[in-house]
Amino acid sequence: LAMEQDLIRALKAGEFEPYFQPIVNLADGTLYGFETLTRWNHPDRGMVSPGEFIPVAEETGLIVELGIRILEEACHVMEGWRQKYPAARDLNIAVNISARQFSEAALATSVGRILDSTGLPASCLKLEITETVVMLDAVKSVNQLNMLKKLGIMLSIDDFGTGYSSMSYLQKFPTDQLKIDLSFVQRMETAPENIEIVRAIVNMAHSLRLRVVAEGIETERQRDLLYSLQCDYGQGYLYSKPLPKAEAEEFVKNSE
Ligand code: G
Ligand code: G
Ligand code: MN
Ligand code: NA
Repeated sequence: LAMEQDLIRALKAGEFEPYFQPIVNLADGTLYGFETLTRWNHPDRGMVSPGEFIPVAEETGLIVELGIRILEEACHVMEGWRQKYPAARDLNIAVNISARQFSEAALATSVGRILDSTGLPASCLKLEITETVVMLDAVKSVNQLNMLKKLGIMLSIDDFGTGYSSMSYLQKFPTDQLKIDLSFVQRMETAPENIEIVRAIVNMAHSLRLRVVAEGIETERQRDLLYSLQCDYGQGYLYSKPLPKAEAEEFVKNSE
């Protein structure tokens, strides 16, 4: 695979760069944290989207090393902001964990080591795992999630509503948050049955004591609807696109 060789080269050359997309409290728009979204700054191709390289990194197993590097960098950046800005002390940083990473027995050990080496408090880190991945082998997932939860980090189920969920497992998973898939958010205005789907997800989540993040918010109307449905947090172009570190830092600074 040509891209595999290129990924190996890029890892050595340090061409992967974390971008950070703000996540806000829906009630007042104040900053709650960021989601880390990786970009590949390719010398010939420019910025390559993760939609292109994450699947190849998954297939080849390179995602394990890449994932560790991203996690390390994201924790390091957030701890730097926490040291520099008093207002950043309550923020958290979310990092996506792929299927392959989630299936690694050593995942919790690696995460613990990264928290130690960067000094980031565990409570400031959130891992996002998609609904499809956690439900693939729900019995095994309970164990893996429990090991991660023991570190004191937050866990979030990403792209919620697009996979098949078992309600009994949702209750057994030691998760903190659900992230409503952007497809529901974006269809609320044109196909109102999506409002009812979002309402059902939020109510179910709250009754399981989970917080809810809505992603892909692009309009004021979507924001207002989500707030009226008691969704807790929001993320999307209405607030900001994913930003390089320096621009995300401005967001942190301005939140003071
Ligand atoms: O960033 P973008 O907006 O293009 O993201 C596209 C997809 O790639 C999303 O599904 C996102 O979860 C995934 N993605 C982005 N960054 C990472 C990463 O660092 N690790 C993993 N596993 N997936 C990522
Ligand atoms: O990890 P996840 O699959 O949820 O990744 C979020 C994806 O959604 C990323 O590809 C990110 O760039 C994208 N995204 C974030 N905000 C918006 C938005 O407001 N609209 C759309 N269409 N995509 C968004
Ligand atoms: Mn995500
Ligand atoms: Na998502």
